[in-house]
Amino acid sequence: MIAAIALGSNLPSPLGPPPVNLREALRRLGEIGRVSAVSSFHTTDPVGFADQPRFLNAAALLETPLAPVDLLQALLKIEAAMGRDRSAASLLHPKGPRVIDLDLLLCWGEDGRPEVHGSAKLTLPHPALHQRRFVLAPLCEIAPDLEHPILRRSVAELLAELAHEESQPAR
Ligand code: PH2
Ligand code: MG
Ligand code: MG
Repeated sequence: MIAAIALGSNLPSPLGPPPVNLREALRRLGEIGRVSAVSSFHTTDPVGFADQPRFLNAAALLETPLAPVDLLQALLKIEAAMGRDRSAASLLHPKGPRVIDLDLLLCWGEDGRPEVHGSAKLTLPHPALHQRRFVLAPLCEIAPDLEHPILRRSVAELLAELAHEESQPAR
């Protein structure tokens, strides 16, 4: 299976600042599959909860034998191993600062068929994928032609549509 994964960090870990955290997460992804593409690192303004440091965001493609739910478990394990705080206090700010965030965006089989999934634990494609510039811009660098299986738009088209919406006057 191939997976598109979004990476984000806006807090230092014991290892170092956000760029170090993204590189460490990519190294760990390499232990559960083959990282076949990595975007550049984008500095982005926080979305959703403004009072926190700017993020460093990236996207990667991972070829892995794991099925989507097992891959999600593996991503959560990497987040925890890198010091991601999921305590009750941090859950008060679900969109708050984090050492590392690894989000599963899209998955497809070797035959190119997309994995569509809806459960309490995992929704594929990621339900907010098409609304987030900090996800689409890095992903567009490495997979512009990848098609969203529900919206039937490529990543490049979704990014262009987002730009269009943002340029409309507020109503
Ligand atoms: N992640 C969030 C909330 N807000 N903003 C930016 N710029 N980048 C993120 O990765 C991000 C965010 C929750 O996961
Ligand atoms: Mg996230
Ligand atoms: Mg997450």
